[in-house]
Amino acid sequence: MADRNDLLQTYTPNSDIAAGFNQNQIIWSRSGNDTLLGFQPLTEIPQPQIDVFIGDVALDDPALRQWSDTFILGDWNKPYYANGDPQILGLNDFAVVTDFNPALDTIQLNGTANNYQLVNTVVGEALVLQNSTGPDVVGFLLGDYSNSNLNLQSNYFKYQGFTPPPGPVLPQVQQLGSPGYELTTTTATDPLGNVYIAGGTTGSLGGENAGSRDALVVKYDSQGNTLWTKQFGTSDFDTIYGIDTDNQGNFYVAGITQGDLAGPKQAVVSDAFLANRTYATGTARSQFYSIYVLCQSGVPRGHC
Ligand SMILES: [Ca+2]
Ligand SMILES: [Ca+2]
Ligand SMILES: [Ca+2]
Repeated sequence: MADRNDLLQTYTPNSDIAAGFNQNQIIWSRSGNDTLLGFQPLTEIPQPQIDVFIGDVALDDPALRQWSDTFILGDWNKPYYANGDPQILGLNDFAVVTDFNPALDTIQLNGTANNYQLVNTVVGEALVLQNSTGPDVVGFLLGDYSNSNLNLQSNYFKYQGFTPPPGPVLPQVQQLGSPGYELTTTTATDPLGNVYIAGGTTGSLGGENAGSRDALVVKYDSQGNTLWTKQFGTSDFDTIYGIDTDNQGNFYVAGITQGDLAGPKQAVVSDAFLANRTYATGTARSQFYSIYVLCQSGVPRGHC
């Protein structure tokens, strides 16, 4: 099981890709139209894996607005939370969606509607996959849906089928990936028109993977040609969440590491890193989600 300090993973009040850092987390994406995703769903990891998704509940949003969140419970390649023991209906792995709103939210699933059943339980609707080994619970939608008549054919369930989506339609669009798990979280341009994307990978795209997820940066020129791919990290979790450039064509990244990236890890769960330094603002966890470069003290880069 995760360390107690690992249990709650919070994101920002804006729209986020809210992806778990470890299995068995509560992933709380707060306000904004968020995409919620458990920890490395394409990687076989020890059971149990029970991830709890909170899409909207936001203490910093007095209006208590409801946003359109997407809960990822599968892709074209495989259903998530379906490595279960058939003796217990696959209850050793499942997601708990605490605040699914069929009027606004979407649940993404592998396969088609015919592969699933909704089963009413005392806590809400169980989403059950008809797996080759028998029924396997992939998720619980907490709450009372008796008035909304949840229907597997409705468009709030978004099915990905079983085959890869077609490649990019536009020749200028490039696809990047490895057999592992890639997450691109941020982009930037520089004054020469080069484009940077950054995030993390469990594969080996810009060097050999150091373990778990590594930080990833790819630079393209203004024509879309790949100039380089850089990958760095520790044996633990490392991911970039923010990238920005300056007027000299340098780039700067910020993110999160759970290893000894630029020195011994200081916090219990994670340190924030900025360029080649790490920071810990508390004993439990530190996280940087964005970066903004000033051209001089207090002057935004676009106003130099
Ligand atoms: Ca949200
Ligand atoms: Ca399961
Ligand atoms: Ca790593």
